[in-house]
Amino acid sequence: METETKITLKNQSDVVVGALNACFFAKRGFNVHVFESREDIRKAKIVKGRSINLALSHRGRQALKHVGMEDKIISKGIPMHARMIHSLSGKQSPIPYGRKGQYILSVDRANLNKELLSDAETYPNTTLNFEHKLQDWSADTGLMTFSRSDGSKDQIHADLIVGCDGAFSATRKQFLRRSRFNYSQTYIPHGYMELTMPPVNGEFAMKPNYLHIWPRNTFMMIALPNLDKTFTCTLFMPFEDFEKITTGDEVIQFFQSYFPDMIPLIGVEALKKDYFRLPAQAMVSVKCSPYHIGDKCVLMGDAAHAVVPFYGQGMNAGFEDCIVFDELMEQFNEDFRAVLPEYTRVRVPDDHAIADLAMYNYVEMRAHVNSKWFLFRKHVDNVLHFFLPKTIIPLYTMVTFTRIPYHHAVERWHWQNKVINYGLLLSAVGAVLGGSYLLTKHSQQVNKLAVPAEKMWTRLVSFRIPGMMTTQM
Ligand code: EGU
Repeated sequence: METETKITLKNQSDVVVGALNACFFAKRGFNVHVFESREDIRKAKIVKGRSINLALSHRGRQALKHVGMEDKIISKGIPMHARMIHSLSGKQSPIPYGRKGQYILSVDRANLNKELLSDAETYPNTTLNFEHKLQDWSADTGLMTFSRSDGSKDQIHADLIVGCDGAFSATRKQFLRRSRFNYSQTYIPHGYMELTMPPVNGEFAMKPNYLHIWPRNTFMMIALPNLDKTFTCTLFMPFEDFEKITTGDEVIQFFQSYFPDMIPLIGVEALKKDYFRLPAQAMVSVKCSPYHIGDKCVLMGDAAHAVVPFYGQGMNAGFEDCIVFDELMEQFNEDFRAVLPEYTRVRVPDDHAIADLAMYNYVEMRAHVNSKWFLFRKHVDNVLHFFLPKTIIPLYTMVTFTRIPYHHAVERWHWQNKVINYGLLLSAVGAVLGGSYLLTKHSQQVNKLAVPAEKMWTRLVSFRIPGMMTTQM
């Protein structure tokens, strides 16, 4: 039906958004050529690099649904209905994400890649090209030049170039040369390292249907379950602290101090080995605008907006990009001259909002989130939402379980905070809430906790400075 050639270009880590996008465009009848710099991950023996599992939530699922892939992907995902907060003493406390049907899924990045590539390939109007590295492209002619692994060059003409090539996008280089292109990137002082927790007697070492969290202020550990009954544990820590640990014994000492309950679950020897397997990985936040050049090229996914992982939204935001673009294609009859500028206009504020939210959450978590504080804050969210379900919707709920545009969610969150600030509400509900928290969680130790709880309360109130975006409700 269409004669136009459409090129989706991808490489490195962002294969998922590129492959999904290929399905979206193929479904519309475009001739799609996908270029990937690495070899075909489905044939690769070792898959190194980026994080192993991802948290799939509503936005990502909706995008998969559009191309008929939702069921296939969720059947291999592990539902996480709640967080499980691990305190330093080893105590575990669950906090649900929402109502019964509200859960997120732990999905395997490699499997997602493979399934989406295989699905893209089923469209007769789609071809996949691996080991094609983008060297250069022209915004005037749409001519793209690729280098292949044997050193040879390949040139192809495209009507539309879709750059889904990750945080270090080669497509984006052309944008950077142009006037009135805004760009910023920030590396955070933290790095991350992934450690594997093996099964115990063939079963998960911890409860599987949770996102396990060990909040320790500047350090944080998170664990997501995998189908093979392992957990992938991700340690977030300032690079300078990673560098201080140089021997196996220091690793054990460190875990003894901050994550003692994990030592028997991972195992002393495994821990000593795993820690030095790969150096800590950096995390970068990238914002830019516009996302398009004329009617020739558009950036999506991490290429347009790499976010730090502290909201679990990187992939979900990239997948939602694909839906938004597809909706505009429908609205403007696939006229790229109209679709591309409109895509920039509607999508930049939302992608910038999620980039900011993820960064704020990083700052907040590292500043003062220990396990008690985390539990208290999430409890406040849930109780307010319970009493005023229409008025107060926790920010993470809007972000995770709805398709409310990210920037609307932020605006609404500010508004909610004002309601909480100025209304009598806060004091009325507050008494109930503080009391119920103490009674339900610490019925035997009310006396012991009275002072810390009061401190937390002062902290909460002091955060509600109008116009300041510090807390997350
Ligand atoms: C980080 C790394 C808990 C996977 C943010 C919550 C994350 C994930 C949270 C990673 C946290 C942090 C949320 C989800 C999710 C929470 C969320 C973070 C998945 C505000 C594979 N975050 N993540 N917030 O609410 O909305 O449970 O590596 F520790 S899922 Cl940092 Cl919902």
